[in-house]
Amino acid sequence: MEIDMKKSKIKVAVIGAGFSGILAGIKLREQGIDFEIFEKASTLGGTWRDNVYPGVACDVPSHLYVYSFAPNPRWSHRYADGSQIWRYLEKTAKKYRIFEKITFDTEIASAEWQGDRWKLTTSAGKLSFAEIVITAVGRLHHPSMPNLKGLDDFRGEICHSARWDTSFDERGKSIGIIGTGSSGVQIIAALSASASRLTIFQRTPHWVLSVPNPATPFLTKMAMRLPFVAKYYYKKLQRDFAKLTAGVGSGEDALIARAARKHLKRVRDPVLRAKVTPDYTPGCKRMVASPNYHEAIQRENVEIVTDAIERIVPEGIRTVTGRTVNLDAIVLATGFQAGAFLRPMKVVGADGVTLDAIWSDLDINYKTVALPHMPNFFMINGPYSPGGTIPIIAIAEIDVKYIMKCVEHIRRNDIAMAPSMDASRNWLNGVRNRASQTVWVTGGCQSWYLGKDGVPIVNPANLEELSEDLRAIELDDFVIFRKIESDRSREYA
Ligand code: N01
Repeated sequence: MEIDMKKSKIKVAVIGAGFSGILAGIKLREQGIDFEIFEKASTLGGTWRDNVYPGVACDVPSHLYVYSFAPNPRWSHRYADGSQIWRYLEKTAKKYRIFEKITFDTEIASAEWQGDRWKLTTSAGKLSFAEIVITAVGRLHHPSMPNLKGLDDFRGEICHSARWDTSFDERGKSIGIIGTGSSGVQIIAALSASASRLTIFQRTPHWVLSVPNPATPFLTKMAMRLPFVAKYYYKKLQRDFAKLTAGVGSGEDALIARAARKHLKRVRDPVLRAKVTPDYTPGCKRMVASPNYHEAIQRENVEIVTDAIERIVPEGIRTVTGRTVNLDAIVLATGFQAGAFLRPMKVVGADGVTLDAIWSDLDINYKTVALPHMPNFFMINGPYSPGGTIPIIAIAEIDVKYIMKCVEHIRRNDIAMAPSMDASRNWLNGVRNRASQTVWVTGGCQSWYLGKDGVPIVNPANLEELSEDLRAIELDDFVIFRKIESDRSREYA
């Protein structure tokens, strides 16, 4: 749909051009609302632009890892690699004419509520204004660097999984990898086939599901071109995913947990198997899925070191036992700063209330999508979004559907709206109480799911629960900032 400037009246600024930001753009265009997407990098893609390490792939079946309205019949395998996912997103953005609405190389440094609209300032000092802001900045964006002594002393190359140097050639090298989560496992499987030696420094083993990754049969590719087949298959995969993950949060013996225990038997050597057997409940950390991890760690050139790292030395990694493993390169698959959501952006809302003040203790928010004191400010995949139970694109679709209802309400009524602090606190308390009883807390592990106070920063809601929570706008939960009719010069009561 063309954007009708008269109907639109308002402009929406979307921050971030990953899956969520592109989705917001598609839906804003569908509703004929003017928008601009600000992207700090020079290409779109978010996670799939930043994570280009060897072996990067999605561990959610590809035909489910799409927008529900834009199936992709071309996926080469059940679990497509990252470059295919990036191309899918690029193609979809082109198809829906989103590229022309993206301003690249533009980082929003601050957003300040002006009483009737947001003033956005880029890191280069340029100003932009919009009545509504939608942030689509991703939850796992800032790499977490390990606090290891001597990291700067290392003579070889060091690369974080989320900032991969694509010119790095691993062939014939002795590589050490720190971290065995979803990223680490994919890198290990890839590098084990090409590095001369791969030493895995494992602090805690993860539960790993061994999943086959067959090529997509030709007939499936053909059938997936038919919209009704694609729709049916998407729904089927959605049901299968829900069945597989049901009970993960509650710590019930989920199907996925039983499968992970069984798959450990693929490690034939009992000593190695013991090393990679977690001592916590499956599902406590996010489950890892890989078609070839168990095979990779049984290769001759691969060793798992479970002794803690004492420090990095110029020639490699020294463990607490005094052993030094000589290395040409170190890969840090050490995850992300999950608690740094929206940062380092400065956000100042109504009455000068800052995001830092609202989030000084907890990331207080309303249903993961809105913030008290922040009129017309929305988040996709915000803090306390579900973890592990719903594929992330499906979460974004539910969020965006709700946000679009708010956008329409704002546009029709010429208002600004923000959830009240009480409604936000009530919602958050409910989620935190429920999350405190999940396996993420009771399962006996540490993970990025846990906030500073040990309570998860993710929500155990399943697809139906999240959809229900975000089905309709509950106006009683909102503070409405109404425009004073007598003064159209941007004054709000
Ligand atoms: O990061 P992680 P990730 N010394 O935090 C270890 C998504 N994702 O990038 O377990 C030694 O899971 C740390 O050890 P421990 C997905 O949501 C999805 O792998 O804390 N080790 C752990 O092993 C996932 O959950 C896909 O003891 C240190 C690892 O580093 C999220 O991203 C693919 C250490 C970090 O694991 C994050 O995954 C990839 C230290 N100082 C990622 N510090 C899909 O396919 C950290 N570690 C959809």
